[in-house]
Amino acid sequence: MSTPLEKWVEKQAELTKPKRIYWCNGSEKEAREIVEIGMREEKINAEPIFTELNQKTWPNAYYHRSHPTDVARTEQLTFVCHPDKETAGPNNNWMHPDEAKRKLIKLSDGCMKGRTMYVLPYMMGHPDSPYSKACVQLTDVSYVAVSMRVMTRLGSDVIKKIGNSENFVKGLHSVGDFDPNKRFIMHFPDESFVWSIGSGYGGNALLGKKCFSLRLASCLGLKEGWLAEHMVIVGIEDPQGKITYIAAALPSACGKTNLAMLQSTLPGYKVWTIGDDIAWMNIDPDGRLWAINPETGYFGVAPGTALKTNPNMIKTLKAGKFFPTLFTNTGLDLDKNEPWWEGLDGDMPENIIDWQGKKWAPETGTKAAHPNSRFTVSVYNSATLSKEFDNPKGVPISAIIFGGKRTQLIPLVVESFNWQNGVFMGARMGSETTAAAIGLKAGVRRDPMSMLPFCGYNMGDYFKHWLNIGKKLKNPPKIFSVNWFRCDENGSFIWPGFGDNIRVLKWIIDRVNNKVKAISTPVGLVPDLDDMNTSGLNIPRENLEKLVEVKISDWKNELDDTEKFFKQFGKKFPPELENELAELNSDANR
Ligand code: GTP
Ligand code: SPV
Ligand code: MN
Repeated sequence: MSTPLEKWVEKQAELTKPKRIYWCNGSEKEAREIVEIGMREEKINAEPIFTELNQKTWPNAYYHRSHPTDVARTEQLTFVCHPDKETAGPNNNWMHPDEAKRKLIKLSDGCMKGRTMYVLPYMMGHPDSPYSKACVQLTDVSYVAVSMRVMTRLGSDVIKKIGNSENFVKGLHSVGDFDPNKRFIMHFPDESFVWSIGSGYGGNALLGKKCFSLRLASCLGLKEGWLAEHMVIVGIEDPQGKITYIAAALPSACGKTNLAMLQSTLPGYKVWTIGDDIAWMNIDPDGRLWAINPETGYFGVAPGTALKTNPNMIKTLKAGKFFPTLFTNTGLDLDKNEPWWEGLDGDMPENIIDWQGKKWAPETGTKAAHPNSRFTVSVYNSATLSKEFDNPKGVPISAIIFGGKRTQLIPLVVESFNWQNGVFMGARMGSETTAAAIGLKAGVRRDPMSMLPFCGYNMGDYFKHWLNIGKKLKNPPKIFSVNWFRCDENGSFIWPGFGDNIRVLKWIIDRVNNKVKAISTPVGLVPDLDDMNTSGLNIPRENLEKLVEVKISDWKNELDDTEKFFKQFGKKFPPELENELAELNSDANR
C-alpha cells in the first residue's frame, strides 16, 4: 500500500514523465553526487549546471550560471490562485485555480522527459518546533536539489514524519525549457501547493522560500493568528552581555542580509544572527511575540559584499563546512578560478568573464556580476549564528523595524507612537525598486512591510491582521522605521551604513529599555542626536541633523502617493489606518 505522499509523487510523474525518480536522503555524500551530475551530465544552453571553483580559496564552492532571461523573481508571472479574486486582492496577480491548473497541465505534460525528478523532503522550521511544517518539493534540476539542502532541513526523516498523512506542503517545480513565455509561479493556498514552471531562479524555484514560507504561510498565519514576514531576526548583545532580539523588514535587496551579520563598530556590541530573510512570529502565552527563522541558509546578494561592508559574510562564504556553497551569475576571475563581483575587496583581476561568460573589463560599460547575482550558503557556516538558532521556540521580539531604500525625505530612524501607529508606519513604507525582481519601473513604489510581492492574500485583510495581533499582545514590541539610504545633493549616501548601523540599533534598544528620551514629530519619535553614539563618525553635525529632521510640509507628495495606494483596497482597508493618514494629512496641510 502506498502512502498519500508516494501516490502524489507518482501522479506528478505521470504528468511530467521523468526518465527516473530519485528520493533524496539529504546526506552530504548524496549532495556531492548531485553536484557531480550537474558538472558532468546536465546542461543549460549547452553549458554544465555547475563548475567547480578554486577549492583552496573557496572550499566546497561551485559556480552556476542561470539562463540569461532567468536571473530574478518575475512578479508579473507569479499568481495566487484563491477561488475568488477579492481574496487575492489588488496586490496579487490572480487566476482561478481551475484555469491555472488547465494551463499548467498543458505546459507540464512531459516537461521532465529525459530528466531526473528529484524528490526533496524537507522541514521549514526546526523539526521539534510546534511551528515547523513538513514539505516535499519535486524538481528536475540539480541546482535546485542541492540549493534546497542548504536552505532547508532536508532529509529522509521528513518522510517518516509525514507517514500516512495527507497533510504536507507540496511543490512541483520544473525548469521546462526556460521559455519566459511559458513561465509561471502559481500558488494554491487551499491545497498548500505551489506549482512552478520555466524558471530555475531562487525565489521562483526554491519553493520553500518565498512561495511557501511567505505567500502560502501568510495565508495560514491569517487563519491561525500568526505572522509570516519578510524579515531578518537578530539578537543584539550589549556590553553587559544582555541580548535584545529584533526583527526587521526591508524590501528585497535593501539590506537584510547585511543587517543579519552586522559587524558592530561600537565597542562591546555584537550582533547574533537568527535569520536574514524570513520570520514566522507567534503570540506566546506570555503575551509576547516570538520569532523563528524557518530557513537554514542564506540566498544573498553578492555585489557589494566585501570585508569592508560585511566581513562576517565573506568569512561565512569561505568557511566551506556545510556542503555546498554556490555562486550564481557572478563574474569569474579566470586566472584564479574564483567568483568576482563589483565591490569585492582587492585589486580587480585582469582576466574576468562576466555573468554571461563574455570577456569583461571595466571599459565594457556593463557589470561583470549580474546586479542580482547571489550566493547560497548554510547558516551553520557562520560564526555569528545565534546559540538560539536551533531553539524550537524561537526568540522573543522586543522591537520591529520597517525600512526601505529612500534617497530623500525618510529619516534615519523614527519610533512609532504605539502599535497601531507602527502598523500605519509599516503600511506606508515605500522603497526604490531593485534588481531582485525583473520588469519593475525604476523609482519608489509602496511596499508595505516589505511584503508587497509576498503577501498571499488581500493586503487590506493583512493590515487588519496586523492590528489584531497587536490587540492580542500583552507586551507588544515597539515599532520603528529606518532608512540607511538618504543621499546628499551629489547623490552620495550621507549615512555610512553597514557596521555603523549598530548606532541606530543601539538607540532602538535604548528606547526599548527606556534609557533615553525622544523628540516628538508628526510622523513619530526621532532621536536627540546627543543620545545617539556618533563618536568617530566623519559626518558634519548639520548632515546628521538633516538625517533625523522632519518637516511635515515636505511630506505632501509622500502622503498623496500613500493615499492612492491605500485606496485600491476599498472597503477592505482598515478605518484605523485611514484615521492615522488623515491626521498626518492635516498636519501636512496646516
Ligand atoms: P533580499 O535577499 O533580496 O531579500 O535582500 P536583502 O534585504 O537581504 O539585501 P542585502 O543585505 O543583500 O543588501 C542588498 C544591497 O544593499 C547590497 O548591495 C548591499 O551592499 C547594500 N546595503 C546593505 N546595507 C547597506 C547599508 O547600510 N548602506 C548602504 N549604502 N548599502 C547597503
Ligand atoms: C528577495 O528577492 O527578496 C530574495 C531573493 O530574498 S528570492 O529568494 O529570489 O526571493
Ligand atoms: Mn528576500
